[in-house]
Amino acid sequence: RTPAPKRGEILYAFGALMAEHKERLARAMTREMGKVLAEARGDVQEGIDIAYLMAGEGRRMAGETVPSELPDKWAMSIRQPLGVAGIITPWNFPMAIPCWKTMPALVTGNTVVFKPSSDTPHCATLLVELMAEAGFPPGVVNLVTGSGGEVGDAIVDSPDVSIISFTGSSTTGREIAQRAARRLKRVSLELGGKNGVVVLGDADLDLATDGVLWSAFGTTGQRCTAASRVIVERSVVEPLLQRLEARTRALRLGSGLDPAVDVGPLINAGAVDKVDSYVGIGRTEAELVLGGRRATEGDLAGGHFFEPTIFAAVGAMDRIGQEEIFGPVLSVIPVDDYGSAMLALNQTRYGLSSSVFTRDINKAFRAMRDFETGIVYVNAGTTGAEVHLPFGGWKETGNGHREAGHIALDTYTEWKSIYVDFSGRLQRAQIDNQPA
Ligand code: UN1
Repeated sequence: RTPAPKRGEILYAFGALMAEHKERLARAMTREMGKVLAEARGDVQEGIDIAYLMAGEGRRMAGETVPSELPDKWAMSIRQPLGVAGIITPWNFPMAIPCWKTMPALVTGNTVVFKPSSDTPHCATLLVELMAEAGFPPGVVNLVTGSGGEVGDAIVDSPDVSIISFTGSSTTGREIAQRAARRLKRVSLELGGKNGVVVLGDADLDLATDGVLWSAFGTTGQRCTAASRVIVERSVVEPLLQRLEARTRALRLGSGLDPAVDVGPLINAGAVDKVDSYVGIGRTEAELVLGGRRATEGDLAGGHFFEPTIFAAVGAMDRIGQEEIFGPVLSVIPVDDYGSAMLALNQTRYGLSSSVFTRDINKAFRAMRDFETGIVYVNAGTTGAEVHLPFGGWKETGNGHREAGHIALDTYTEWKSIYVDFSGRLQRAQIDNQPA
């Protein structure tokens, strides 16, 4: 019953607390999951941004007021909360993603049961402490740490939880959707990707190199939006590869707390094994240009470090061109022209993010129309989504829901249509106002 604008004020207070503690939160994040400090600050900032955006929704959250087809009758629709939202989040954006989910859930009047990844319980704890300090009443935000099998399944199976929002692997997402279907629960899924950058022959190659490097090796390739494919018109494959190779060699691998480091560790030993096994597959399918090894020298020995890796002459349907690796491995796929670039880009089961580098305005607009992804960038890499636009993917990246933007409210609310008859008599829609 708390008025939505009042709920919004608590979100605002939470955003302000995050801003006040930004540096402490960012350092804790880098220590817990490894992303470099500049990116950890960005992760915290994205949480602040969504808190402020959703705080404002407390005063909007608009429904519709429309005319009735009958005289002396009023018609309108309003949003109402679903009840308890079950929120299951990954380790790669351990603050931003929980905020993407909890902020719209809370401003619309739901309570939340939040299960963070088993790899990042500390980040989740810090967030929830600030939520308590911001003034969410006791019982509104509930943190439960533990494994998917123990805690996640219990949340998904609970008859008291009305909506599940999950970001993570396609395998887990599919299992959650199946379990939740038994109770006809709403499920919002944000799953795998195989995002591609298209570099056309007329592109600014230095700019394209910047965009590809940042998208492929930023966050050690562990973003849902990371680019793992670069689809290049044959005429510029060589000059682009030369630039990519030189710049990648200069990237420094190491602790995310060291400001000179560009690429931090992978999340855990399992991730290193997975990347390593895909590199093995890549060696049989394509040409290894550089990288391809676990880093074992000096301080890096014993950590989960893997060299930024580039494969050339990859076929669009090769396994390394198709399967999500979630690490610092980039596949360069040569193509003949815009048409074959577009086909290669779309030849995947996923559809989160894509980008095109070109100076040809007509080709840029064709790409904006043709690319089958929820996010398309022109002359920028595949990462960097802002919180006030819908975020989510086509095809097997998701199940049609979107996060962020005002559309995120749809995930956490039910619609109620209300008719008020002030004629004082029975009026039958579709009948009394039509010829017999
Ligand atoms: C993710 O990897 O799940 O667009 C989120 C980006 C970030 C969010 C990524 N703003 O890369």
